[in-house]
Amino acid sequence: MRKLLLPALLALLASCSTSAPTQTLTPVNFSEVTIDDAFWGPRLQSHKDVTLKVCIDQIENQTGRIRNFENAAKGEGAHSGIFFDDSDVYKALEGMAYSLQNHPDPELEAKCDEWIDKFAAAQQPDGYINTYYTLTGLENRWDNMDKHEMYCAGHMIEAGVAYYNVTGKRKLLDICIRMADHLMTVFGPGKRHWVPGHEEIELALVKLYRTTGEKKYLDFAQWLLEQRGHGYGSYGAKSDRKWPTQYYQDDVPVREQTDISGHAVRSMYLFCGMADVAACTGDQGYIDALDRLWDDVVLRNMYITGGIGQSRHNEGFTEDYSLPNLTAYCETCASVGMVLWNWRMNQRTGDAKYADVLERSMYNGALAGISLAGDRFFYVNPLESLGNHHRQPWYGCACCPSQICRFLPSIGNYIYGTSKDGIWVNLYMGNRATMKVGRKTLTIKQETEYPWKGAVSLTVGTKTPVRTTVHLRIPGWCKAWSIAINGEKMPTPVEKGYAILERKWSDGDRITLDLEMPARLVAADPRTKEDEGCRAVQRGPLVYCLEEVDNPEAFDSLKLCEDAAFEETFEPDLLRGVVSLSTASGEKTLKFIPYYAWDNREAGRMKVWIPLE
Ligand code: FUB
Ligand code: ZN
Repeated sequence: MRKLLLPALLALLASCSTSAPTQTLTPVNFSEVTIDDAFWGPRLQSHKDVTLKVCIDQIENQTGRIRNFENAAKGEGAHSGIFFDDSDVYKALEGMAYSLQNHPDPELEAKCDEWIDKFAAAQQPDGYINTYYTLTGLENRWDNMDKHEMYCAGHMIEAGVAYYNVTGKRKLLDICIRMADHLMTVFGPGKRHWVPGHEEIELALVKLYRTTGEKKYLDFAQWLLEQRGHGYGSYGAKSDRKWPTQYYQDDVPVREQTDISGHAVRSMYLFCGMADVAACTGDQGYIDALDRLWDDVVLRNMYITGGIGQSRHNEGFTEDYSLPNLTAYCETCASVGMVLWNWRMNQRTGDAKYADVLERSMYNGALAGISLAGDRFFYVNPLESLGNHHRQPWYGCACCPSQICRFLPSIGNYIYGTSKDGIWVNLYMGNRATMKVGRKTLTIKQETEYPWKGAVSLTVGTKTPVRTTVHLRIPGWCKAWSIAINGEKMPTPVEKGYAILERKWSDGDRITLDLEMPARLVAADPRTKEDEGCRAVQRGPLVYCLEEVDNPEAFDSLKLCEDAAFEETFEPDLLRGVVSLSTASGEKTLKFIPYYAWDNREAGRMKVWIPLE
């Protein structure tokens, strides 16, 4: 793992001084975490060996995304693809940067530098960068708020920050700074109003603030958030597509929002931006709004897979409790958005309920977004299929492949947090991590076969004994658990979903956590008519499904017993190693596999919600 002291130090200083006292946790950056886990390790390896190669090939050869930058630099030639295709290049680059942290690779780093040189050449003298407008007429820029200029800029900033943090190289960061400064010459107090049609720039500006320490970027992020809901938005003046302002989360000012509506991914990025600004300013209006919106999303509009956005029509939300399975949209990007937002909610509150949702979206809605081989992607993640829905190598609108590309190698971000007096463990996966608690540096070695088994061992490493509190998340799905320290069982208080272990820790102290994870049936809220009389099956964090390939006979009439007992079998050769679940139903045996792994064998029907006998 590469250790770059200067960027790491600057980032640390910036993050210390840029958080308000309202934050309970400080995240432990993925660069301090090495994942060596039987479940995630192979996924990170195939991300490097397969997924990155697929993305680079699509971006460079199969589509004209890099050519767009080359043409923009020359100021000639046509733009090809969709107007926000630049964002996929930036998202892939962000994934490449994270991958370099996990697996240093000079060839990959050279590819990043090559792309960054092309961005630099495409940047206009005033700092503006966007290949669509550069090639179709710069005189039209900043005209249509739904044309994603700030969305693309935001993704570029996220990539620039990631690449700077990993390599210490500033070239892309400087391109980002010039673009952000350009935005602020055109928009802002006393200048033009602007409501970004697709949020993203807001959270990116906060990252830029945390990286540079320049408060003007935080102020601009807040100004952009405050633009919403005042009638300033003007979308599609030159297009036929017309959405109501709710679609853009622009119907009421953000601090007055109460109900989730509109486009799912845009909502998630907005909420991340609000959470980030509130993390820096302590703005109670934002915090209250986010709390209300979380209830509306999670309690009334979320699928059991942690997916959100019921409808293809608006790529977003419809009516409370209306959760159709066959037509569920559940865009992969929206599930990743749920991870990003819930991670921020957890940091503010230190409440494990947010990490529960994070885990649900990560292991189910998001992980289904990529094939087991790492070379195909789902955009839409229904909870039922007639056998005609399959992952694709790429999409015309490729937001989901590039999203997965940046998400997978960053998962080390979501495992730990620290606070003044303690360590917080949110996710269970094999890894070694280093973190600061007060002035002391501690290491944690986590060993587990999660999500297949609930036994977790955490070994503390410290030069000198240190008194601190370890907070272990007790997942909401777990009904029985126990904890031992150095082999001795401990009765442990639980606060906000965390078991609290306070003591003087010595080098080599070992915590063992045992989470019972029997397969169980889950009923939907009775107001969800689509799941009436049905049950889903969950084991640990994983939601299961039936696939026709395992249950070929009369698939449509399969039923579950209300008191179904499951046989759990780890099958190393099935779907790269899964625990399958079998249960008797009349004369038949139903066989379930984890939802994330469906559509990796021969095509057939699939369903998550199964009628009761
Ligand atoms: O508009 C950019 C991205 O493309 C959105 O986040 C996705 O929903 C897709 O429409
Ligand atoms: Zn997407």
